[in-house]
Amino acid sequence: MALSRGLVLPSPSTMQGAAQPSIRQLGVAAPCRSRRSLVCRAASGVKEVTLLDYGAGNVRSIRNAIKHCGWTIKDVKSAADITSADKLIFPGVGAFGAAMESLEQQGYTQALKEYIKADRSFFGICLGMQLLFDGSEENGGCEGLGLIPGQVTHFDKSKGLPVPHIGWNDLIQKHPSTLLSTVGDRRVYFVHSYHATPSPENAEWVLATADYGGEFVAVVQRGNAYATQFHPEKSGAAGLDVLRSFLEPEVVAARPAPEATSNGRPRGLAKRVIACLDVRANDNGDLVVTKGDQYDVRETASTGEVRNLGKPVELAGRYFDEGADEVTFLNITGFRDFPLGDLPMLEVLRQASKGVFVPLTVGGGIREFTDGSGKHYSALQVAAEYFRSGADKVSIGSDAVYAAEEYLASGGKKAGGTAIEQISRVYGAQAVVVSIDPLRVYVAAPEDTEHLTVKTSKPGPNGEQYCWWQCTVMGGREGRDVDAVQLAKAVEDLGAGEILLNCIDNDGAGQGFDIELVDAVSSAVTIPVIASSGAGTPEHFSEVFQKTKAAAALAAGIFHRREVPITAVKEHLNSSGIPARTA
Ligand code: 1PR
Repeated sequence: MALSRGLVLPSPSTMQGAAQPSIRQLGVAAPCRSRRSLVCRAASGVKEVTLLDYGAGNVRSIRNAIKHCGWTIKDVKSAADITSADKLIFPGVGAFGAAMESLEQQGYTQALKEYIKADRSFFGICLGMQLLFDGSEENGGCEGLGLIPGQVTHFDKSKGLPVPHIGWNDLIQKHPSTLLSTVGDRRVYFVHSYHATPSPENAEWVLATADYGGEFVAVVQRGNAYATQFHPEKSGAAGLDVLRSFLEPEVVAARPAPEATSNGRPRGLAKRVIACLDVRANDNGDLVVTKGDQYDVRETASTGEVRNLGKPVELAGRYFDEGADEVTFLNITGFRDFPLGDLPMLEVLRQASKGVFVPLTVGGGIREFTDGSGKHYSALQVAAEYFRSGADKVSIGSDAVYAAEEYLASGGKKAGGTAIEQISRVYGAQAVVVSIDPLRVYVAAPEDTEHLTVKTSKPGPNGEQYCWWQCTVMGGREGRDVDAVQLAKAVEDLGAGEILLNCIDNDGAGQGFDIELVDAVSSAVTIPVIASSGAGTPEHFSEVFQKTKAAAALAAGIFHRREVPITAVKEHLNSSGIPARTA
């Protein structure tokens, strides 16, 4: 049953620069500028911020956001660069333990502590906030920088909310501040499994909290040190405003506070609306956004050409402007084209991430690979290249099915070598999406299959009352003996942080999501599930959120063809009492 996952293809010339999976070692000696020269640069109008990038995850997004705000970046290459920084941004990504280890190895820990204690201008992001606390229970317990009292702990899964906490949530501002003065009541984007809790001991630091089964610390500040659990670089216009407030507080302080735009709307974590771009080369070799009906992307009319619905970067920009909460790119022929040989797709990400400040997911071809010369590339190396190019999450399709088959065959043993495990270990579960491409299989009675069936409200062609959903690989070309619920549970255990649940039967039909499928999968796992395939109207979105535990819903065709604007979906959700981000 097992297929070879080490596909052998000719060696692409582009592989020279293939990514290294380990945390990048910095510390290369570089000429150190004195504080005086920095002050002179600032006074002369050069807007430069120092970035502490210890080499894990997608730091391209924060770089793009800083540049978008009109600032240039100086990278930390030695502890002296921290000491001499005028403004320091510390975007933390990856796991707590690995980050502390990396800071320690590179000799940055002391310099960072002294910098913050001296009340210099500092902005930590996500893990860059958590590391300021005494410690974290992540990685079996680790010490932090010890600047803020309290421990970082895992979200409590027993509360029934999906973990990781992914998406756009409201801030509960504890007191007025320049940093948040321009946010108003707009939501910001979070993605994390661990959180710090407000307490009397850290009250002087807590500027804002957010609620997810209880209040957690969302923003801290003391003097000139700020840090956010959310990602300003992924929080759309609101996030860019936060970043500007840090970079240029004097300009922001002079502005009037924005008016509340969404009084009376449902509050809390918004249900996400995601725009999906299926990307492949057409017959002329141009990379296009295409869209299939039940995964068939060729025109049925005489030409038989690959449907062309636009250019990937342009379309992603349009969806950002129109209010998509995330944008997903699926390289739908990735199972046969090795992605590190597919420079156009990497370039799409690089270009899109320059102007799209919401999370970007990329899928297609995330797997290990051996080229014609025998050189082996791990799935982690492939993913690393995507992260470096601007992806926040990678989506694994076929390879996840093979991994789940091995896991199930071994009685639930985790060998540690699957793509899901490797990428999750280094980049965190929230960076690993598993994309499922299931097909509905009808049976007359549950005993007719070993798979878990549901009684369906849509009987089969011969009146069958039961069905299950068979997972497929290679874009639906081959069915496997594993069902969607089995797969979702297996990949959750292996370390996936989210499920993208497609449905080949409903894809492109515009008749609504397969509610029974989404219900079965979203009830079986504790990670967020994205419902996909079949959206035709705004009501289809409210239906899937009201009838299932889906955390997000994804659509393609109706957005590409401008049949339903994203804003119409969001307005409909809010008016139905379902929280959606509208600004
Ligand atoms: O197996 O790891 O290389 O990943 C391949 C990826 O490409 C998988 O995520 C798989 O879902 C996707 N894929 C492969 N073939 C196709 C195809 O369409 N021929 N597209 C394909 C999947 C489905 C959705 C679509 C929704 C919404 N596309 O993502 O966007 O169904 O569409 P709708 O709103 O128009 O109904 P690997």
